[in-house]
Amino acid sequence: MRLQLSGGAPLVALTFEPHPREFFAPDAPPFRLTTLRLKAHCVEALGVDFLLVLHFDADFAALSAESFVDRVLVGALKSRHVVVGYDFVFGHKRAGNAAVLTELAKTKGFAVTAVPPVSAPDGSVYSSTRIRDLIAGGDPASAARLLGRAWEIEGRVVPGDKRARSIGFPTANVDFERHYLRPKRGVYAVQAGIDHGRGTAWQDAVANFGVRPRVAGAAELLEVHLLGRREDLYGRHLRAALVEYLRPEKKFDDLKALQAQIGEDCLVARVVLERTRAEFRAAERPRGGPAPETPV
Ligand code: RBF
Ligand code: MG
Repeated sequence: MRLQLSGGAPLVALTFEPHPREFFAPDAPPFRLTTLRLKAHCVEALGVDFLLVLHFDADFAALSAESFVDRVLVGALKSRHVVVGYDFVFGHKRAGNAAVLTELAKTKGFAVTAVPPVSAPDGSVYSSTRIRDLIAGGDPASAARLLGRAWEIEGRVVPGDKRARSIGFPTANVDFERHYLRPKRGVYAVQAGIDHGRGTAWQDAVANFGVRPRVAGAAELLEVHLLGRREDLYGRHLRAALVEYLRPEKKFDDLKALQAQIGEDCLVARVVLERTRAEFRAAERPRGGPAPETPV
């Protein structure tokens, strides 16, 4: 859907960083579905003109609902039309909601639309909680149906121990943000995306999310093995879109058996990615924009 509201005014998406939940509950279990960088990609693909990121801190949290409207929505942005979700709350002690915003808007000269909850054709409500449950449960395909895109892990590629390379499957290790949701541990067919200026180049890949049972005391890590052209990705941002869960992580005593299993994973992933390619590309394409770049 290409949003078009008040004729001619730019369309701005407003978001907060850190996520308010990170600010209020820093020790809560990881829950984020996007990094800021990924959010920017998604918002751009929707045809939004600007992404405005407000720094969320103690001062900001202390703003009353009315001050937020006066300073940000009216003062800074001169908003004509504000769209919020039905359950949006804002301002000090979450005192503002869609009804409060609608009431304030009457005297301040802008329109408000509160978007009601929306259900998928199968009756399930589009909710971030539901999406988190599916991802944590190892069902990225169902999560993608609710999201309208494959769920992605995005992060900088950090140096690994080069062990995977020594067994013939070099991997890019993706650093996890503290608050980023963890998928179910195991092996996935993924589309791996590398940013190239104007767009993202996607490649077939297979990935293991786990603790690497062979490595004592290892932290959780996403290891991405590209099935196509190998690239040196150290320091780059990698997008890993989870397409399908293939199997749980297993403990191998024998390196040969591990190698054989990963080889098998690559074959299965190729089949899965071929079958799902058209759908993945359609969801990834910016609205009205060009097809995603493919690697040369
Ligand atoms: N290591 C394991 O101990 N068990 C696994 O089930 C396992 N599966 C993997 C699947 C893929 C697709 C890849 C790329 C690696 C896998 N590894 C597994 C290897 C492990 O994550 C790591 O690369 C090596 O242990 C070297 O650190
Ligand atoms: Mg590696």
